[in-house]
Amino acid sequence: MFIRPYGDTLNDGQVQLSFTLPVEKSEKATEAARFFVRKLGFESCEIVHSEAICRGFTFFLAYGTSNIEIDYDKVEVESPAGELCWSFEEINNFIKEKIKREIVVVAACTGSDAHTVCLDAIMNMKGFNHHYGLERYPMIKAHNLGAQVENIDLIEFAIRVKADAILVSQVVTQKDIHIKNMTMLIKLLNDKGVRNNFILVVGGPKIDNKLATELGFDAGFGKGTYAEHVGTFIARELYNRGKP
Ligand code: B12
Repeated sequence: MFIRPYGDTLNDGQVQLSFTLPVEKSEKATEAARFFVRKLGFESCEIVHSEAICRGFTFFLAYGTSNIEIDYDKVEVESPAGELCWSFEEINNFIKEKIKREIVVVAACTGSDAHTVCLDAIMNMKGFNHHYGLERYPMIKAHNLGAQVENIDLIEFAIRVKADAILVSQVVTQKDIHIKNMTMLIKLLNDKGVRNNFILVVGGPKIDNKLATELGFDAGFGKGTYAEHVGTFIARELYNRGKP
C-alpha cells in the first residue's frame, strides 16, 4: 500500500515544517524561507506564519507539497523492548511469584546532562501522566541518584547495593555526547568485569532500542515510555536469565 502525507485531502502530500533563520524578519527573509523549503525538494511551498523571535532571528511555519510516496508494506520496525507491557499489579505479582524477592534498580542521568525530569518520569513515586514510577512498586527497591552523575559513581553505587538493573537517562544529544557517554559506561563496566551482573537499560527522547543494543545495552526506551514498560522488561529479563 502506497501512502503520502495527508493535509486537506487524502494523499495530497502536504507537510508542515517549522524552522528559524538567523535573519531579521522581512519580505526577503520570507522569500529565503520559501527558497529553503523548495530546496529541500518540496514541489510547492507556502509560508503561513513568520515571527521575529529576537533581534536577528525569524521563525517560520511552512506548508510544502511532496510527491514522495512510500510503500507501507515494506516498512520494517524493530520491536521496542517494551512492546509487551504489564500493569503495575501484574509486574509486582510476577516479581513476587516468580522472582520471590525485591528487585534492586539504580538509576541516574549521567555525564553533564542535567535533565532530571525525564528520569523522574520513570522513577518518581508520584509518577507521570497517571503512571506510577518504579519507586512506588512494592517489589522494586528503586534508587534514583539524580542528574550529572559520573558513570563510575553510578557503577560503584550499583555494585554496593547489589543492583539487578542500572537505568541510565540521556537527554542531551548535542555533538553525540550521549553516544560517548553510553560507550564509556559500557567500557567501564567491562573493565571492572561486571557488565553481565546487571540488566542495562537506557532511555531518552532520542534513544531507541536499536541504538541502545548496538552500543551494548540490553534495551533502549524513547519518548512515551512509562514505568510499566521498564518494569515489565526488567522483571521478564531477570526471570529469563534464571537469576531470581
Ligand atoms: C525542562 C528542560 C530543561 C530543564 C531541565 C530541568 C530538569 N530538572 O530536568 C533545564 C532548564 C535545566 C534544561 C537545561 C538544558 N537543556 Co533542556 N529541555 C527541557 C525541555 C523543555 C523539557 C524536557 C522534559 O522535561 N521533558 C519531559 C520528559 C518527561 O519527557 P521525555 O524527555 O520525553 O522523557 C521520556 C523519554 O525520553 C523516556 N526516558 C527519558 N529518560 C529515560 C530513562 C530511562 C531509564 C527510561 C527507561 C526512559 C527514559 O521516558 C520519559 C517518560 O516517557 C526539553 C525540550 C522538550 N520539549 O523536550 C529541553 C531540551 C531537552 N533541552 C535541551 C538543551 C540543549 C538544554 C541545555 C544544553 C540548554 C543550554 N544551552 O544550556 C541545558 C542542558 C544543561 C545540562 N547540563 O544538561 C535540548 C536538547 C537537545 C539535544 N537533543 O541535545 C532540548 C530538546 C530543547 C531543544 N529543543 O533544544 N532543559
